[in-house]
Amino acid sequence: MREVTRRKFMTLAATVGVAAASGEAEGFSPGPPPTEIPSTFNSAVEVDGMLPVAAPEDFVPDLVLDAAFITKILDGHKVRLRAYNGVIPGPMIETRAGRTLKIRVTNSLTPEANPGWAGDMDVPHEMEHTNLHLHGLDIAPHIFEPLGTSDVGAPMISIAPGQYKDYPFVIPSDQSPGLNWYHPHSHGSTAIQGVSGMAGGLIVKGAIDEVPEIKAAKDYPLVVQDIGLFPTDKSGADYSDSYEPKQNAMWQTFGGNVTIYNPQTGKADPTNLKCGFTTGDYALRYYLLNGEPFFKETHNDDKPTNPHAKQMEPQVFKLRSGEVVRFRLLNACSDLMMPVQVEQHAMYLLAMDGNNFDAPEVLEWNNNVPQVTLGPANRAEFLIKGGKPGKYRILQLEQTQQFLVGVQKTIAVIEVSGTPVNMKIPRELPPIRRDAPIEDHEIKKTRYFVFSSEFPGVRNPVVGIDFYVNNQLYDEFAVPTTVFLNQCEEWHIIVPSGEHGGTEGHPFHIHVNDFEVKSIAGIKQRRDLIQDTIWVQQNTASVIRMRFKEWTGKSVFHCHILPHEDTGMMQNFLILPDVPAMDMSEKSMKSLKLERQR
Ligand SMILES: [Cu+2]
Repeated sequence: MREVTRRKFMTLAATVGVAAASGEAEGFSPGPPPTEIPSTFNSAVEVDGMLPVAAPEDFVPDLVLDAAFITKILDGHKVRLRAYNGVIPGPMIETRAGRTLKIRVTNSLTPEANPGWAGDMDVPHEMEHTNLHLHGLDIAPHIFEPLGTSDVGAPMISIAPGQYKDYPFVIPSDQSPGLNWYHPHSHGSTAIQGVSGMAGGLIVKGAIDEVPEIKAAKDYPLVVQDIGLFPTDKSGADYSDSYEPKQNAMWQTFGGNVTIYNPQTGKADPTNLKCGFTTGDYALRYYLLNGEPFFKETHNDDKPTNPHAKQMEPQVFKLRSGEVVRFRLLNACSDLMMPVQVEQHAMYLLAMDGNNFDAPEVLEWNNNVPQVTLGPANRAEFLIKGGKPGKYRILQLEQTQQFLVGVQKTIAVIEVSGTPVNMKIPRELPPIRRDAPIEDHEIKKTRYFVFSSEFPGVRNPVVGIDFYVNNQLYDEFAVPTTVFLNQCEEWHIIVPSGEHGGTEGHPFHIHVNDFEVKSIAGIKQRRDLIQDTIWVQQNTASVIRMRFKEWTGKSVFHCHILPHEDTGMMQNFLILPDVPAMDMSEKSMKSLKLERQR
């Protein structure tokens, strides 16, 4: 049972205002302007290695994120989606290192009357319960109750409809400036809420923004999300119910129907339902850029892993020849891996996952070769210098590393026209300070984590497919991995071959500390590549190195394909303050004996 903070719900009029969009580029709807957290509220809390605990009673939020259903027209369909503050994506948050970001999450989602959950945590459940994860910030553990807890048995934060929770996020003074994001992380409902629209960008402003060449460039966040839809069960089915599966209802990609597992017979019984939980395939799915659809997929009965695909009208960003613009691309999709290229333009890569390099990395354009690859949850920030007049596509190239074929998509178009200018690309960038290179001799432990799956599911029959980390499904109350503060570790994230349980690539993400990417599929990476998520292709390993910096507590790492995460591909880990001394004194041995006799 979950014993979580049960405070009385308070309706807040003071939600952050959302002003009208004012995009400079034609057809560009950038969504609401960034929500700058006022500095007056942000006297940083003194950090002493053991923070934070629960929000104080007199907590005054800088920002209220209200989760609620919205109804909107999407490509002619009336749909019901879940959103933060009524907008998709959620409001762009801007903040700075060293501040305390005081966020209140209110849950105004309608309570579901959806009985039948048997309490198995790896079956999607409590679909309207939520919580909040700030993804990419090196902040204290905030997934378990109370915030920052080191109690191995601590339950996950689960804000029920009608409740709220206050989060005093203390951002380290050396947090790298760049693009991060936020999304729900309540185990069992993360995927459903993610493909309903609940995600938003979070920009940490800082030194890189003061580099003259970057300061002069227009700054375009590109938030890519997917929206998964199923028709209603009523006659004259439409999509107005959005994605609200009945408890234990599973969409069968290969059967093209919805089943419910019968524990008596051990079989998945067919139903007449149209909507079920899915591990990737939807009746109808849209890919959005800053809230507007650019691509559409529908289920394909003949080739289930190859959805019918349709490119929609992409948004256009206008720039001049020689003009430099800054794009900040966030892959907030529930499960799409995105190899990206900008046609006939070099990409000047500034940062991955909100951590800038010491100098832009020049990635020349080559037809059909990705300039950067974003797993689900990754971010890439880059400059583009307008070339010859013309229209050029920002492409997600086709990839076949996943269960469903990821066909090529035009995310947006850049249109080069007008009077030429000659803007410059910076030669150097202000070095980030938080992630000092980890030397070989600092590695205290090497660990191996295998991300595999089993179909049909053996241990998760209700879902019908098992997603494992080291051959285990997620257990909220188990802590298989314990690490120590200020120590460094090397982790090998392995996705095995087909014979050994590998079926597709998985994006590994860990909370609390970013990591150094040592190698990908055996290929050594640049020294200053710091990420929080990494794509691991089938039959390869990615090697990362982490230093567990000031925060202690219970947290998680997981696959960032949200349906995989929700159904088991996650593990807890615990950061302890120091290595305990082995006490073999007579007294402690005696108490140990007494303990055993009880
Ligand atoms: Cu996965």
